[in-house]
Amino acid sequence: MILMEQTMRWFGPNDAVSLTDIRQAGCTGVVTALHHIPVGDVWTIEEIEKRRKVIESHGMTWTVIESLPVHEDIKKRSGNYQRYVENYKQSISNVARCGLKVITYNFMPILDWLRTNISYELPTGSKALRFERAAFVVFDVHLLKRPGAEKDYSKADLDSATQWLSSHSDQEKKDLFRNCLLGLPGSDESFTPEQVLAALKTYEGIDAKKLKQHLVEFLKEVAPVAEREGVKLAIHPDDPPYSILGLPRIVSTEADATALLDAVPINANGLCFCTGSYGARADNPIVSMIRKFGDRIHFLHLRNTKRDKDGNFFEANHLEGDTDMVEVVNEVLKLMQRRGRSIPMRPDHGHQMLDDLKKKTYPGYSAIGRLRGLAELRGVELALAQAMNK
Ligand code: DNO
Repeated sequence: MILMEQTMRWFGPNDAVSLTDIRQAGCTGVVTALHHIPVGDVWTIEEIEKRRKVIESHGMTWTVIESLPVHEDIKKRSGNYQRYVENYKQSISNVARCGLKVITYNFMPILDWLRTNISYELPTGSKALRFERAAFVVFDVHLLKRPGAEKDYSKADLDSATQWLSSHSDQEKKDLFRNCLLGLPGSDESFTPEQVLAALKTYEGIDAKKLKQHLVEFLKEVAPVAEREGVKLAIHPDDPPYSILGLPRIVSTEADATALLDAVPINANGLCFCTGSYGARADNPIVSMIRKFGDRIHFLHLRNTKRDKDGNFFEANHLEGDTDMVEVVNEVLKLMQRRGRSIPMRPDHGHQMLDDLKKKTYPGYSAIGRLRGLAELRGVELALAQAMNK
C-alpha cells in the first residue's frame, strides 16, 4: 500500500523548531526554502546543496521546496520581469541538478496568507489562527486607510466594522494592525502601512483577468523547463480564497484551478492542494476536487477550518472543522494507488498548545500542534489503508 510521505515545514537554521524535532515527529521529509535569498535571485547549486546536506545529515530528505517565490514584477509583467523569469528557470534547473522534485509557489499579489488574529484562544486554552471579517474591514478602512476601501464593502460590513472598533481596546487594534502586516512566512520582518499602500498602487489596472493572463504566460515559460528537468510545480491557493484589499486573487476556486491546469496542460504544471485554503470557501467541494485534479496534485497541505455565516473562519483541529478529513485521506489513498506513487503531505499549521504556549515560533508553525495534527492524520491513513487491504 502506498502511503503519503510525511513531512513538516522547517524555516531553516533560525527556526525554533529543529530538524531533530521534525525527525522525532515521525517525518521522513522536510519542506523548506532558502529564505535568505532575495526574492527574484537565482538559487545557486552551491546554496541548494548546502541546505540539502544539512537535512540529509538528520536522516531526512528535502522533499519539497516551499516556496520558490515569484517576484512581484512577474505578477505584474512590468519592470525587470523578463530577467526574473529567466532567473526562475535557472533556479528550476539548479534545483533539478540537486535531485529535488517539487517546487511550491503562489501567485498572490503583495501579501501571502493573512489572518486578523494569530492567537485566537480556543475553549481548551490552545491558540489558533483566525480570520474575522469585521476586523479585516477595520484594518482596511480605518487602520490602513486604503483610498476608496469603503466602496468594496456592504453597509452591513461597514457597520460591523464600526461596532468592532467601539468594542475593542487600543491594544487589540494594535495587534490587528500588526497581524495584517506580517511579512512573508519565514521572515521576521513586517510590512509598513506605507509599503503596502505604495505596493497597492502598482497594481492599479491589473484585474483578475489580467493577473490570470500573467500567470498563464509565466507558466508557459517555466513549466516546460520543469517538465524537461523532471521537477513538479505546485501552486498554492490564495489564503483566504478571495480578493482582499481590492487586489485580484485568482487561485481560489475549483474553476480557477481547472483553468490554470488546462491553460498549460503538462504534468509539471500542478497544484499544492491545500485543504485549509480551498476549504475556507463553502463552494469548493474538497473531496471531489482531489478526484478531479488527480495526477496534477504534487503536494498536499492538510488543514481544517471552521467557517461561520458571517464570513469568519478559524483553523480547527485537523480532524474537526468543515472538511471531512477522513474522506480526504481516503480519496488521497485511492489516488496514490492509482498513480503508483506517494504524494508528500504536511500537516499545515497547528495550534499553539502545551509547552509551545510559552515559546515564540512562526505563527501556525509551533511543533506540538503540528505533531498532533500529523499523528492524527497518520492514524487515519493507516487505519484506512488496512481496511482497504482486507
Ligand atoms: C502558509 C503557507 C503559505 C504557502 C505559500 C506558498 O502557512 O501555506 O504561506 O507557503 O503561499 O507559496
